[in-house]
Amino acid sequence: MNPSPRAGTSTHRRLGHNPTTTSAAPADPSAGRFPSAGAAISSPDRKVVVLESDGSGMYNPQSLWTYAREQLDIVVLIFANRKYQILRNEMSNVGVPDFGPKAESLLDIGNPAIDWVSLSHGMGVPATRVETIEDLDRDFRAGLADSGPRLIEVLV
Ligand SMILES: Cc1ncc(C[n+]2csc(CCOP(=O)(O)OP(=O)(O)O)c2C)c(N)n1
Ligand SMILES: [Mg+2]
Repeated sequence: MNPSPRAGTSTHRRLGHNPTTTSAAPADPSAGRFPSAGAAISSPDRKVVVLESDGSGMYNPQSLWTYAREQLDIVVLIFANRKYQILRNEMSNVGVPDFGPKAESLLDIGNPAIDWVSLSHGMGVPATRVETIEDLDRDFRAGLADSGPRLIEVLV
């Protein structure tokens, strides 16, 4: 994924929208949500869509409060696998396919599971959790149709 804000993707264009899309690459966990606030402020006539992973998202939870305070037109999708999966992959890449319980627990962020819906509500941003493609489709379309901030926790 590209850490810099990007203009709308073909998926969004198929939906008939012209949003600004940002994503937070694991190489830079702060790259997604703060630039998104700037994008939304500078382009108030455009929807901003943020694609973010859960570990990365924990570097900047307070940005949700800014979204609510400024009523920014942003939909955040948090892809929650409850792991630092890229770091697990890197262990394999350096020749350590099996690792012990201590290393395993360092790469696990599911204990306790982060409740993104509660966290988002606590910051003033409406939120839902989805576990199926159908529910994701429904809530994402609703987020695009509404204005203002919204978060969707996508369990993967
Ligand atoms: C500021 C900073 N701190 C720590 C790291 C190390 N780091 C790289 S990837 C990663 C976690 C990625 O996990 P997640 O965002 O959940 O993505 P996943 O691989 O699970 O999709 C971390 C902590 C980093 N790149 N930058
Ligand atoms: Mg993760």
